[in-house]
Amino acid sequence: MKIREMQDEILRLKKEKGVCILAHTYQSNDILEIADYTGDSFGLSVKAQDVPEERVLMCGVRFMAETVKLLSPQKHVYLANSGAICPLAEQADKELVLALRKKYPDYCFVVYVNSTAETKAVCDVCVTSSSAVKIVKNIENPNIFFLPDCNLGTWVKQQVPEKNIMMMNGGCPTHLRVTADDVKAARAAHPGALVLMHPECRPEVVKEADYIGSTTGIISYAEQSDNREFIIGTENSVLTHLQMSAPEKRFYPLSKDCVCHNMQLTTLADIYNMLQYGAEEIVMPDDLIRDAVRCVNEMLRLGE
Ligand code: CIZ
Repeated sequence: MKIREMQDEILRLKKEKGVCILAHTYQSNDILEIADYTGDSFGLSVKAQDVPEERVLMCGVRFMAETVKLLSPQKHVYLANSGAICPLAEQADKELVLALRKKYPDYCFVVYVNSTAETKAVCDVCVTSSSAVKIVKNIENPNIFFLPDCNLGTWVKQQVPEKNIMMMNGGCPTHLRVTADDVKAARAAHPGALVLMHPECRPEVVKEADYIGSTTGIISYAEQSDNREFIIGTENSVLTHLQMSAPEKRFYPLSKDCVCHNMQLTTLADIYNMLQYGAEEIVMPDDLIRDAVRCVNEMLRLGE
């Protein structure tokens, strides 16, 4: 079967079986082309609430499928490839958070959306990379414990100096690979290009950027900017998507190593196989859903 033929078969099967396909922006282009919706993890979870299909397939990593299930507990939510985890999300488990809470009882525990449902359930407020600054500003408690990503935490701290922010020493292995020397080399090779970067990169790298934002923020900035060349400092799949949506512009990777092997694990064949034979369904006890949703709802309340 050729790629185009498999895509056509997927489009036929998903209609026949009533499955809505969500694809995170870090997925490959052949997957984005057959998805019903594409975007960042929280945006996709919100979108899934409104789709008529009872069955939703998440092409991304495990915490993303969990977030879809949290916001649509009545739906059947599937993860396209069971092996796709987020190493960042795995760095803060429930036991660690409970131990930290004991040590710092006066702190508000703020957790990045890139975390497991179990971890969200024992934290106070969830944030995304685009909402983190606003949410932290709006939290009543002056003492914040931010987890698991200390680079995102540092970026937030710089913009909300009035808060006392502590953080754990976690980070995204993909964004951590980018160095300040990469920025120097990329700027030297492409002097007219703007450097757009994700706040999960290290602080000494982020401070060299022309624009800092979430994946959705980076994509919108590049699409709307009058500039014609961009150096992209996030998962390298974003380059291909930008090149397709803005073919008149040029996009260069900040680092050839900015590749997330977990996000690249899902293939078109996984989706085809799910539609033919099924895939892992995300199942969580009601009390876990209730507690984790409380943490997500707090973000929505504080973000209003
Ligand atoms: O939560 C997401 O979708 C990720 C991985 C990053 C972002 O900036 O939106």
